[in-house]
Amino acid sequence: MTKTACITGITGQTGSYLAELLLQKGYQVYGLKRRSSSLNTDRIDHIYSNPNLKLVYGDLSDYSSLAGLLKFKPDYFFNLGAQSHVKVSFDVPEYSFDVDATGVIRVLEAIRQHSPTTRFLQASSSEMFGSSPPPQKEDTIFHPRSPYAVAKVAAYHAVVNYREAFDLFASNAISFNHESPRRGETFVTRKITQAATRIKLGLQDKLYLGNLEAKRDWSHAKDVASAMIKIIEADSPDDFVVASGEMHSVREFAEVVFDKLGLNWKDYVKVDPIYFRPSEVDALCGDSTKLRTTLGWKPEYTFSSLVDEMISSDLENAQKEKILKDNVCKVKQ
Ligand code: NAP
Ligand code: F7E
Repeated sequence: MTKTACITGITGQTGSYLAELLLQKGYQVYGLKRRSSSLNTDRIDHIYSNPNLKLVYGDLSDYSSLAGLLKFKPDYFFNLGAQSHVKVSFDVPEYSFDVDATGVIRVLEAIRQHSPTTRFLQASSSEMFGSSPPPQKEDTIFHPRSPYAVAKVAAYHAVVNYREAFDLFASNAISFNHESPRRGETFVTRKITQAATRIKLGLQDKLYLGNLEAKRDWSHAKDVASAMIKIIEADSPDDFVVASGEMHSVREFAEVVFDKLGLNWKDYVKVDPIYFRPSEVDALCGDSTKLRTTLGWKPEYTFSSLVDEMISSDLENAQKEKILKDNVCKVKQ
């Protein structure tokens, strides 16, 4: 029989890769989509016509829409929906908690009440480790440093509690940073690849960044999506770190990107304190031994191939933008 999966956050970066992978495996996929004033389905437009994909309006702040999804009695429920921007969470702390923490309890309750055999996966975050020094793994102490991270810690514990209290198949994928050409433009990696490629083509002069010394463990979002499938398909529910195990600073990321484009980053990158956070997470580097040894996960991408793919995609975007701009100039002449 065809297996069914629900995904919240399907219009987001990682949700779009997850949907692709599940459709390739022959799943019927139900995606929760929030209403927005303009279309925001760019990341899933290429799979939109797949007959096995159905989008349903709803929101993690709205219990009834979540319960409505559970009426499909899906085999799997992947919760990737979130206000996922750490800096923005300082500006909208209450909203971030409502969606990222209470929203998870809403889903778990809906599962408990309407479809207790549905397997649940929570997109937990390395941000939960905060100021605990690297390497971080499943038993590292949480020390959250932002409203986003506080909410993710609450959600993590809710997942463990529903597993223990109600015997739900509920797991946490504790993912470290993951990126791709589909990454939102205000996250640092994409901000850098987009700006550097625009600078290369003369469309931009400077790139303003915040803390260049922060260190992160960057993977490809597609590799993380495949880890999520392995975690939900495991014999028993559990919590797993998903990480590359390699750490680079923001400064290094910028240096590598500009270098691959034949530019010196120092000529273009400026620091603007507006991008500093009230409390920063200095260094994250995950130890994913448990996931690799027990579930056999192995990433396809390296740091270098991730950066190459992001540069090549943004270079193509910049080339299209330049052609458009040049044509407008010709029309005006
Ligand atoms: P993303 O690109 O920001 O996508 C977030 C998704 O959540 C979007 O589809 C968004 O919808 C949806 N969403 C936001 N608020 C919602 C609400 N109130 N109700 C329902 N859906 C809502 O994030 P991502 O990078 O794909 O990350 C996916 C998940 O993994 C998130 O939970 C994030 O916190 C977590 N995570 C990410 C990373 C990472 O490095 N990427 C690492 C660890 C954990 P719209 O398209 O309408 O905005
Ligand atoms: O920042 C520094 C910034 O916003 C990375 C989310 O997916 O991963 C992500 O959270 C680092 C931070 O990601 C700029 O201060 C410097 O130290 O790309 P980011 P994040 O905060 O690590 C975790 C695991 C998640 O769970 C989240 O959902 O880069 N940084 N200059 C900057 N960051 C941004 N955004 N913009 C800058 O100009």
